[in-house]
Amino acid sequence: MTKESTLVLIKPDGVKRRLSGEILKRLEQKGLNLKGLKILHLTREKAEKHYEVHKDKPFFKDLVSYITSGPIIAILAEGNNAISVVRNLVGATDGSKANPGTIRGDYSISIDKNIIHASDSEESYKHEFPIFFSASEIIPVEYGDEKLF
Ligand code: 3AN
Repeated sequence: MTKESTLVLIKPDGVKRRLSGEILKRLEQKGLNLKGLKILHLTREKAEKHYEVHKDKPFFKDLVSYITSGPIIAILAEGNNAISVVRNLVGATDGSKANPGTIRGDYSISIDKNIIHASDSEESYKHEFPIFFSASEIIPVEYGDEKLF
């Protein structure tokens, strides 16, 4: 058992399309613990920090404009191998190529409006987490049902 944490964002298209409940349901039913949860409107400064690794890409400006265009939901999810588990639930970056059954495969048909973000490595999680949460906002206790999953 390798307990990991990962940062998940429901992007503006996911929130506007009322998919937040569906996405939270998928994270929960997989057995992840939701340890932090908030709705927020990201500032440009924080968006640029979050997407820093893409700053030289041609789509960087659009990416920042998009993620700051409306409310998003930030989630800290924890569980066994949470980073790869959530990436598998999320599916491929391009919704038109993502497998059915994944969140992007079921709800997105494009590469830019792709509903959801999830940390792709421990390194990205460590970069992203402090942009969205302070340590005091994370629930420190165990759920107590870990043996059920
Ligand atoms: P993922 O979100 O699957 O980890 P990344 O990290 O490669 O994908 O890209 C970050 C975000 O940048 C994607 N979620 C997507 O919204 C956007 N993006 C990636 N590639 C492109 C592209 N070629 N054109 C437009 N937007 C892109």
